Amino acid sequence: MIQQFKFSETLHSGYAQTFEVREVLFEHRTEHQHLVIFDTPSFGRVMALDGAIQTTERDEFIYHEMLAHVPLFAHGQARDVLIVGGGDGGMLREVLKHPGVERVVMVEIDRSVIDLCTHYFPNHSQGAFDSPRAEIIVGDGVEYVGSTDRRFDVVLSDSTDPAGPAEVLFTERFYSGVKRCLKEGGIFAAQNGLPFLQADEVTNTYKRLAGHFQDRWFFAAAVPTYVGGIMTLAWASDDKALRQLPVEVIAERFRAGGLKTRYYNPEMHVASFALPQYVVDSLVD
Ligand code: AG3
Repeated sequence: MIQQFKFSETLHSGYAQTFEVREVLFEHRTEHQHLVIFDTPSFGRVMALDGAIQTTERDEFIYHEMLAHVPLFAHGQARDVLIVGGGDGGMLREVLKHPGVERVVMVEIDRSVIDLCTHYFPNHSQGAFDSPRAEIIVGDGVEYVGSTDRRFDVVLSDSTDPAGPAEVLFTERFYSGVKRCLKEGGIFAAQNGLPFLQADEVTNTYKRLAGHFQDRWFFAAAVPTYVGGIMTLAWASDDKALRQLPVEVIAERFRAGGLKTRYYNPEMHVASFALPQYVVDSLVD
């Protein structure tokens, strides 16, 4: 909802964050969703889709670093990476920081998100869409994972919430497609909402991953504009040890990669798999 100089998120019922708005730069109903981009004094430029904050200039690094680097450093030798969603380019930027990654396929359903973010959020992609290592496909992520011949070391789902176009990215059909196009030893990680306010998401994802992966868990990141406590990021693989690597192993990989980060570090990596008890209690089959 946009009032004259304020934007209030409409994602949660009865509870919302509100931004003072300096200027609305773009508002449009795309083929898939309602999109608005505005400038704020508190978080810089902000994009909301269907009333939910997706990204801000000021705190985007937290989400993008964690969703990219935790699975990539846990894997240790990822060469082929798939991003589903990710139209703002922040995830692609972080994945490409890994020198060992040879190819990143990004499948985004809404071309206008890519185009608008390239223009309005150039610091998200920082040229990543033009990288020779990146292949951008405008299409349906569920269909892609269900039909591609490509195989990936890491699959990342950088989606909106499970209502609207991204609902399918929280279904068993999607998870079975992800499993199908992961190489042996592969890792899947995905945006999975705020467990305090969206408790069903953790429970549902945990159940729906069950038939497809030996190991399911979540890791956490505190992103100020995803309000409501920690965000959980879903984690799935066939090898539990991948989320229990000692900090020394992660630190060695991090050092060798030579990445500059602002939230992620090896200690945060290891700690992110520790979950509050109310989240652990919601992991039931
Ligand atoms: N994708 C995750 C947005 C989640 C917002 N939802 C919420 N607060 N529950 C963001 C896209 C960034 N590349």
